[in-house]
Amino acid sequence: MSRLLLLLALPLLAACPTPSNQPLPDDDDDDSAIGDDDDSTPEDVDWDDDGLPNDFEDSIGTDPTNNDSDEDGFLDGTEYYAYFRPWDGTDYPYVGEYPRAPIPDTIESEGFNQLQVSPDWSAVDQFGQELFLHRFAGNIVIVYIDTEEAPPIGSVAPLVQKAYAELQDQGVVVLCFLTQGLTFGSPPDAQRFIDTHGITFPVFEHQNQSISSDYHVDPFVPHWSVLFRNMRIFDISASGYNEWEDVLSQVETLLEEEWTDYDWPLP
Ligand SMILES: [Ca+2]
Ligand SMILES: [Ca+2]
Ligand SMILES: [Ca+2]
Ligand SMILES: [Ca+2]
Repeated sequence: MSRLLLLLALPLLAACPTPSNQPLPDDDDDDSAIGDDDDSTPEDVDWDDDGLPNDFEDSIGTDPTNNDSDEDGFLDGTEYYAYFRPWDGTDYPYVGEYPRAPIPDTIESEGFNQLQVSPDWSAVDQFGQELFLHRFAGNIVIVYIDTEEAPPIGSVAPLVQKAYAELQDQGVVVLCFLTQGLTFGSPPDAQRFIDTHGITFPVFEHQNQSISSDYHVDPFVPHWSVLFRNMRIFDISASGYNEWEDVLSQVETLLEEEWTDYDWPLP
C-alpha cells in the first residue's frame, strides 16, 4: 500500500516548483541523438519514465534507461522524491511509512554519551524490515525502551504512540526496543504489544538488550534517549513513567531548533 501511495504522490511532487541549482552536464548533445523533436527541453527528457530526467539521473548515478536502477521494486523517482536511495537496493520505502528525510552518505559515530553522535545500528521491526538508525537522520529520534510488563500505573506506550501520531509529520520518529514479555524474564512479543496499545512506530523484539543497554538503561524501564536530527544524543537517561512529560518537553525544544537539511538536490 505504501508503494501505491508514493506512486500516487509522485506526479504531485514532480510538478512542484523546484530549485534549479542542479548542474546539467552535456546539455543537448546526447538527447539530440535520440531525435527529441518534440518541444521538451533536454532537461525534461525522461527516457524511462521514472520521474527523474535523464541529465539528473546522470548526476546522481542512476540509469536513465532503467526505471528501477537498483532493482528493489521501487521506481527511481518514487524512491528519490521520498528521500530513499534509488542506487541502493537495500534502501527503499518502509512498510509502516515511518518518517524519512534527506540523509548524508556517511555520519561519523562518536559514542553513547550525552552530546555524542550515536553510532549506527540495525534491528528488525514488526514487518521483518531491517532498520538502520542513521537512515533516520534528519528526524528527531526517541529511542524508547520498555517491557510488556507494565507498572501498576499502566503502560506508558499509549502516550508515546499519541505523541508519535501527532509529531511524525514534523520529523519525529520513535524506535522501540521491547526487552521483556508480560512476566519477568519472558520473551517479548512485538505484535501483542502493538495490538494491545495501537502502536504504529517500529518495535524491535530485543530480549538480549545488546543495543538498548548502550543507551544507559538505568535505573529501569520505561526509558528514553532523545537524539537530535544529526543523531547527537540530547539526553542519555530518562527512566520511569513519570519522566515521559519531560521527554516530550525535550522533543518540543528540539523541534524549535534550527536545522539545515542535508544536501539532497532536486531536478
Ligand atoms: Ca528517468
Ligand atoms: Ca532511471
Ligand atoms: Ca529502486
Ligand atoms: Ca533503493
